[in-house]
Amino acid sequence: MKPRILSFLVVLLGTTTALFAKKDARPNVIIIMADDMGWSDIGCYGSEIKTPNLDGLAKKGVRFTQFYNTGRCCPTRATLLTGTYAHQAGIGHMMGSRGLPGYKGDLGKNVRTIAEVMKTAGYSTYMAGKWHVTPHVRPGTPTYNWPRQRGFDRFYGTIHGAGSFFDPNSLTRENTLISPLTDKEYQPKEFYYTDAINDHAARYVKEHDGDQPFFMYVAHTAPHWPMHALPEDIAKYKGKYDKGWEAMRKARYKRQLKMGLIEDHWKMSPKDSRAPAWKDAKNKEWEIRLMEVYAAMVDRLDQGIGTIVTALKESGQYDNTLIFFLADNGGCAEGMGRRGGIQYKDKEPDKLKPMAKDALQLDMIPRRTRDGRVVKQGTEVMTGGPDTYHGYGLAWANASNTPFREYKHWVHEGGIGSPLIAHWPKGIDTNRHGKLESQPGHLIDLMATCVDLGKATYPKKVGDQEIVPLQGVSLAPAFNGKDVGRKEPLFWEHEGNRAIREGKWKLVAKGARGAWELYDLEADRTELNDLAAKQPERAKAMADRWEAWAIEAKAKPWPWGGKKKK
Ligand SMILES: [Ca+2]
Repeated sequence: MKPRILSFLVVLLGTTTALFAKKDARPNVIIIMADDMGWSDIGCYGSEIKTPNLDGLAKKGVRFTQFYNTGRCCPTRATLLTGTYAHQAGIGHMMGSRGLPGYKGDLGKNVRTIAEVMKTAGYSTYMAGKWHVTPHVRPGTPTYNWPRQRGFDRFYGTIHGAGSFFDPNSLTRENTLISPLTDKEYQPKEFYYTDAINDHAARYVKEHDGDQPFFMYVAHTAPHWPMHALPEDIAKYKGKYDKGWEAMRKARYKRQLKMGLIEDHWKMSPKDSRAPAWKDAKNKEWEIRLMEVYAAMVDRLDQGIGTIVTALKESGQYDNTLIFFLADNGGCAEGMGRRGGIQYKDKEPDKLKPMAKDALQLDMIPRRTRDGRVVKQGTEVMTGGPDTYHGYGLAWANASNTPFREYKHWVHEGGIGSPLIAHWPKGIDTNRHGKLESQPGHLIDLMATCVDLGKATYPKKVGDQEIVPLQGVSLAPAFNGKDVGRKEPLFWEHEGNRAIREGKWKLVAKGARGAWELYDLEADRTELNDLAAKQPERAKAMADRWEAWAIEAKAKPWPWGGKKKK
C-alpha cells in the first residue's frame, strides 16, 4: 500500500473513532479541605456539630479511619499539591526561607502540582480558597508561584494563610489582588469567606464546559482562627457547650465507639493537663462562646459543600465526580487573642478611621473593620464578629482531637490524624457505602490517585528540570476494599517533631531533641503505651530508617537548633 493511502486510512479511522467515542469516562476530582479542624469535628467522625452534607457523602461513600496530613498548613498544602513530602517541595516549614534546601518557603520548580499534571492529561483545573505555598503575597511581588502560574485555569481565593472571614487578607481573583467590596463579579448580601469559597467552587462546576473532566481544589480557611461566624449559625449552637470540654470529649468518644470508627480497646487519651478542669475554668461564658462560634464555622462550611453538591447534580456531573474531604492539620492549641483584658491592634483605637472600599486588606489581623470599628482581642470581648480576633484555645482543641493526643504542629495522632471521606457514585460499589476503611493513607496519595484515575503521566522531567518522583500510591483500590499496595513507610517532620509509620508500628518524637516513642497502633491508636524501652531493636531500626529518609527528603539539615546529643 502506498504511504499516502495508508496515512489517509489512518486519519479516516481516527476520525471515525473520535466520532463514535463516548464522552470522556474519566471522573472529575474535587478535593475539599478544612483548615485546623480536629479528627472528631464533623458528624460522621463523632461530632455534635451538624454536618448533614458531609455525613451524606460519608453515607454513600467510604470513610478512611487512618488518613494523615502533615500537621501544619503550609507543608500540608505543598504535599497535597505535589504528591511529594513538603521538604522535597521546599516547604518543610512555613513561608519564608531558612536558607536550607528543604526550607525555602516557596514551592519548588522541582515538583509539579496536581493541576499541572492533570492539565497534561486534558483536564480543566479550578481552585477556590487558600493557597499558602509562597511568601510573595503583597501587591507588586512576583506571581510565578500563584495558582494561575502553577496549573490552575481559574482561581479565586487568598494567597496568604489566615485572615478575617469578613475581609480576608490577600483576596485575589485570578492574578489580581482585590477588595471584596469592589469586586464586580461577586457581591453577596454579606461577604463571608467560607461562603465566597464555596460559591466560587459551585460556580466553576456550573460553568465547566466541554467533554473533558475537571480537577478542582477547594481549600477552606474554616475553622482556623479567628473565630468568625454568621449570627444565624452561631444561634444554632447557643447553649450546646455549657457543660464544657470534658463532657464534649466524652460524648464524642462514645459516638466514635458506637460508629466503629475506633476500636473498643483504644482508650481515650487523658485530658491535657494544661487544660483546666471545666469546673475550675475561668471566663466560662467567654470560653463557651468560642466553641459555639467554632461549631458555627464548621456548620457553615458544611452548608456550602451542599451548594457544591447541588451544582454537581444540576449540571449532571454528580455521578462521575470523586469528592474527597479532609483537614490540613488537627485542632489548634495556639493561644491567639486569648490574653486577659482588651487588646487592640490599632494604636489609635479612639479615632474612627473607616477603610476605603477599594483598599486592599493586607493585614492578617485587621486593625479595623471596613466601617471603622477597631478589632479587639482578649477575654473581655465576646468572639464571633468582624471586630474580634481569637483562637478557641488548647482545651477545646483537645476535645476537637478526641480521642487522640496533641495538636496542630505535632505529629502524634492528634496533630496529623484527618478525616478522609471519598464519595464517587460511579466508582464506589454500593456495598461499600457508609463503610470504614482502615488502610493508612497520606496526602502524598492524592496526586497518585488523581494520576491513576485521570490516566495522566507523572513527569520525570519538565524541560531540563528533574521532577521529584511521586511518593504516594493511588487510594482508588481502597474505595472498594482492595489493597493499595504501599511498599514504603510514611514519614513526618515538622519543627523537629518526627514520626515514621510502618504497618501497625509508629515511632514518634516531640521536638528536635525529644526521645523516640514506639506504639503499636493496632493495639493502641491513642499512643498511650510507649514500647520503645521494651522493643529497643525495633525502635532503633525505625529511627535509622527515619534518619535516612530525613536526609534523602531534605527534612535534614534542619533549622531547629544545635546538634542533637548522641
Ligand atoms: Ca491549618
